[in-house]
Amino acid sequence: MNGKLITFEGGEGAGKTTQARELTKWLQESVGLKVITTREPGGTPTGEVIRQLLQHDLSGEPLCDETEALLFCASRAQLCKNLIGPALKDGTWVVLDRFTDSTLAYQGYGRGFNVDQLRNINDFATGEVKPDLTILIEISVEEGFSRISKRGDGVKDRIEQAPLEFHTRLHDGYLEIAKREPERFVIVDGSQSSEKVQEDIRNIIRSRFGLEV
Ligand code: Z5A
Repeated sequence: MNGKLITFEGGEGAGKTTQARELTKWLQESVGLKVITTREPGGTPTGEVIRQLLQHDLSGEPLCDETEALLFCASRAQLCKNLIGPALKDGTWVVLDRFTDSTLAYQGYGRGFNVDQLRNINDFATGEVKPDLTILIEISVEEGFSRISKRGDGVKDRIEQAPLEFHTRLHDGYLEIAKREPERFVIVDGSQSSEKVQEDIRNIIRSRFGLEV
């Protein structure tokens, strides 16, 4: 695979979407790369339907935790097979808002499923698609929630409504996941201004991929 896959991870309100968007713009406009950006769950027509199921109990029936975990992975399989894999083969870089580590953090550390079992399900879903770099944007749970509460719609989705302890477990879980793979992960301080976070991320990308821009 010739393109690079850069994934963003972190808890609610960490700034992943903001940073993924800015990074994509910079890679396209200043570095001159072919880049696509997408998100999980979602990113394909099937994935976007799964997203609706996951976020708003679309069927009217509450999802059990096992179904939740498998639906995230189903959306991921569709995205890897139909979009990310072909893009990487074509030399396109992919900037992805959440990936496999979200399942480990939310369904593993958050919901309490066995993390190694989830790693196996992730592997089944992703095939040969693996991130070249994962940027974990770290902010406290309190700061993340304060940002989300200022969001225009004020509506919390199904997972945002989970209790504070759930979010604390997954926050700490992310740090453990990152510690296990220090060569893939970089942790960025998300409590800084958006501009400073983006500057840190660009410096990481420059040094990791030898970019001279
Ligand atoms: N999930 C899962 O459980 N398992 C899985 O395998 C996967 C996902 C893949 C997806 O929701 C949900 O699915 C998510 C995890 C779960 N849980 N929930 N709920 P989503 O895609 O809708 O939302 P999210 O990924 O959690 O994103 P977010 O909470 O909306 O936040 P964000 O993308 O990290 O941040 P943002 O949108 O860039 O910024 C949030 C707000 O903060 C916004 O008003 C910004 O203007 C502001 N912001 C951003 N950066 C800053 C800084 N630096 N300073 C101050 N304010 C800032």
